[in-house]
Amino acid sequence: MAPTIHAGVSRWVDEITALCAPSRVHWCDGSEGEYRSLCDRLVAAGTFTPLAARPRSYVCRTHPSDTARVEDRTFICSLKKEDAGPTNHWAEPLAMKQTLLAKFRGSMAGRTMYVIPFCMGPLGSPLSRIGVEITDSAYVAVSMRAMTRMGAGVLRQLEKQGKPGAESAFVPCLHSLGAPLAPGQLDVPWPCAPDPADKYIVHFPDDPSIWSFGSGYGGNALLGKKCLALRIASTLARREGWMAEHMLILSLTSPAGATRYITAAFPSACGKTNLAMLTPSLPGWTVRCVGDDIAWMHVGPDGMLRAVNPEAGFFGVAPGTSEHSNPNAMASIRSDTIFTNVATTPDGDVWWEGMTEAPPAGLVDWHGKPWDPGSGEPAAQPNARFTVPIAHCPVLDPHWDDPEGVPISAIVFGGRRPGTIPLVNEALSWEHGVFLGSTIASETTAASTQQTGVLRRDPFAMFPFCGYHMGDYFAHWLAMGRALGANAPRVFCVNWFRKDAAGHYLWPGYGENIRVLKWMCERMDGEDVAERTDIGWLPKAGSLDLSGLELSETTKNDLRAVDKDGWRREVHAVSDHYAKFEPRLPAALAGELRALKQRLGILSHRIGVQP
Ligand code: SAT
Ligand code: MN
Repeated sequence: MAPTIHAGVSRWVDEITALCAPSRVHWCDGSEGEYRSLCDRLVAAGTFTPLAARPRSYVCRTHPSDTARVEDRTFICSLKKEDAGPTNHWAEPLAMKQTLLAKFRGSMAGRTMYVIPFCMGPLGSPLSRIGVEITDSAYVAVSMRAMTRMGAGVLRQLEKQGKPGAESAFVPCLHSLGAPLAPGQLDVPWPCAPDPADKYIVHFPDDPSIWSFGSGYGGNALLGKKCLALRIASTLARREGWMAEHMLILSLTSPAGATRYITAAFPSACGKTNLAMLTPSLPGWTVRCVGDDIAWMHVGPDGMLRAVNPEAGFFGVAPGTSEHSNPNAMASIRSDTIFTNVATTPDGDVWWEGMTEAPPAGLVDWHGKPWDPGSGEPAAQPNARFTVPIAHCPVLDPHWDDPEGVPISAIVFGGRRPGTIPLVNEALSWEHGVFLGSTIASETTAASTQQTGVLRRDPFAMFPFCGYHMGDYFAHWLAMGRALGANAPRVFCVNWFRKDAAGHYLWPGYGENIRVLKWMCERMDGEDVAERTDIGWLPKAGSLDLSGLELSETTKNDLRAVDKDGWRREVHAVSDHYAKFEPRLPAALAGELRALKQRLGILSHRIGVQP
């Protein structure tokens, strides 16, 4: 019998049980004992291998077809095609549901169906949303326990929230690996639907509901994360006047003891987790972490933009994470961590590229085979991940779980740009900030199954995650600025990834990024540290604290230079980018582009020609 008196949930679970025909149904209570026994079950199934070197930690290796988000197979099924916009794949909702019903029919045969009540955001906060994920993957069940507030307490909250006579709403999130077992058929360690065309990550924003089929990988299968907290939440946020963003949230405390909260949007695998828990190289400064991936932001009763982290765990990129790049992440994953697609050492530990300079001997690679260092193949999959509850972070901000959210003073945008974009730039106004956010470009990374290293426009780092027409999303950002008025956060743009002609990074990054955050604080304190340029407010010569850093004069100048030729190319690229959002591109943004061209002197030799 269903352990809930919420008729909507038990009815939906009955429907899905009849559709997917699992052998058993397990309602997750979220307890420690349940977590342990599910992990044991995953070990018995060969999915998990316990790690001798890390308490209560496991390594798991996915099917080679199932290592990242599948943007090609991700759909936004709004009622009208034009509402999905140019950045999303659209399918007609009823036709898609017919397709999916056929896929899901009998898809859980031979498997256990897990019912996972979860809450995105602090339980009981008016800013939070409750979802129920149904899945036939125990990996998903244990990962959801690490990543969200999950279990019986969420069902109780849902039962309590309903208005008298009405059921409270939850977002139904249906997931199946798409690998039914015939009677007697042996299971494999990582069941999924290996054919990419068989994977479907589908959002119905008008329900709202989520249906995901064929993949067990994080971003495709942990439906609270990208699917609910970004794609669906972005549509709710627009309707209800708040923001669901692909942003870390951190607190920054100065040597004088003043604390500010900052959010930052970077595309996947561009260092959000590193920045969110940075170890400052400058004495006296402290960074604490509220979240590393997603921010939900509302205008609070005090008129400030207030942010909550809807998640309760980290699903971080392992490669590149080290004692140098992110000691706090390394400390977070000493125990109670699920590692996916990393390499393993003979003494039962994990390893990935960048963890240490030299790889240890005797590695087993992410395929489970002895690794040949001369093979040219990485030992860890480039999108290998760690999954761990946020409570393990040694620099967790004391307000991370505050139901009111934390007040945001600054918003930072960034991406991987080898050229043109300076180390730091402050927007001239909120509208100019929206312009900067809407034009972010970044080299693609292994977080998605597509070619890596190609520059693509990724507005607000939301290209893969905005659940509606991006032109309308830009307009929503402009509207939020109007709602916030004088309380609107300051907007900055950063680029840790600028390279010199020889291809070397100009900026040391990681803990040294505190120098840029310090400059932002000085700006907010009204200090005279910036000069107005054609592209925004850049650090005045000598105003960035570079003490103790060995940078050449050329590098120092390059970091804050306005590369005029680069910017000329950039404005043309932005014009092409903006053309894609017509006729829904807000006039204010076309105006920002025109103003930038004017400042750069681009209109002058094109007299009479419309920009
Ligand atoms: O795989 S996830 O989508 O969860 C992580 C990311 O790409 O940002
Ligand atoms: Mn992300």
